Amino acid sequence: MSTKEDVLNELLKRLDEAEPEGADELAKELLEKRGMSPVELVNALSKKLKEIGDKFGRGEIFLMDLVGSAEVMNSVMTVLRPALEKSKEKAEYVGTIVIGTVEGDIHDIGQRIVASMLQAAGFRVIQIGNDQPPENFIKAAEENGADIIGASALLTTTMPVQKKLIEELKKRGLRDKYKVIVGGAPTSPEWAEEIGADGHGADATEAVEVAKRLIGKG
Ligand code: B12
Repeated sequence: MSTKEDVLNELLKRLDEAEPEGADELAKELLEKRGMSPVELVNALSKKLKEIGDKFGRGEIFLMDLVGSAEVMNSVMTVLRPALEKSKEKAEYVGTIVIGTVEGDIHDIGQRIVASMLQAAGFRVIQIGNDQPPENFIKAAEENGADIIGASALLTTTMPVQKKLIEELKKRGLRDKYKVIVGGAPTSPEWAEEIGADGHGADATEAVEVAKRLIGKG
C-alpha cells in the first residue's frame, strides 16, 4: 500500500519530469485523503521547483523543461488554491493588499501563492498580475483603498523595479500612505532595507506574518 510520502514523491516526480498527467489528482489525494495541509503541500512543491530552477541555472536542463515544470505547478495550483482559500471564511477581515509581479517579469506562481495565503488569513487581495509597472500598483492601491502594496520580482534584472515603485510613491507624495512589502527568490531583507521597503517575505507564510505585523494585526 502506498503511503503519504509515496504519493508526495510521485507528485514531485511529475514536477521534476514536467509530466502533468494526473498531477492534480495526486494533489487532491494528498489533501483529501492523506491529511496533508495545503500549506505543507505548497512548501514541498516550492522547494522542488527551486531545485529544478537551480538545475536550469547550472545548464543541466533546458528552458522547455522549465516551462513544462511550471505548467505542472500551475495545474496543481488549480487544486491547491481553492483549498488554501477555504479557510478564508473563518478569517476575520484584516486589511487590503495590492499584489503583483513587477514590469519585465512574468513569474507569477509565487506571487499567486502569497495572494491565496493572504486571502486565507483575512486580507482582501487585489491581484494585478505580472509584468506590471509601478504606476499600475499605485493606481490599484488608490482605487481600492489598500493598506499594503506587495511587489514580486524573480529576476535580478527586474528587482530594481521594486525600488522604482518606492521612488514613484515618494514622487507622488504617497509613500506614507502605504506599507510596501517585497519578495521573490532573489530578494532579501537586506534588499528590502536598501530600497526603503517596509518588509520582506521569504515565503508565503512569512509574507502573511509581515503583512499582518505592518498593519498592527500580527
Ligand atoms: C517556474 C520558473 C519559470 C517559469 C515561470 C512561470 C510562471 N507563470 O510563473 C517560466 C518557464 C515562464 C520562466 C521563464 C524565465 N525564467 Co524562470 N524560473 C522559474 C523557477 C524554476 C521557479 C520560480 C517559481 O515559481 N518558484 C516557486 C515559487 C513558489 O517560489 P517564488 O517564486 O520564489 O515565491 C515564493 C517567495 O519568493 C515569496 N514571494 C514571491 N513573491 C512575493 C511577493 C511578496 C510581496 C512577498 C512578501 C513574498 C513573495 O513567496 C513565494 C511562496 O513561497 C525559478 C527558479 C528559482 N530558483 O526561483 C526560475 C528563475 C527565476 N528563472 C530564471 C530565468 C533566467 C528565466 C528566463 C529569463 C529564462 C529565459 N531565458 O527566457 C525567463 C524570464 C521571463 C520573464 N521575462 O520573466 C532564473 C533567474 C536568474 C536571475 N538571476 O535573474 C531562475 C532563478 C532560474 C535559474 N536558476 O537560472 N521561469
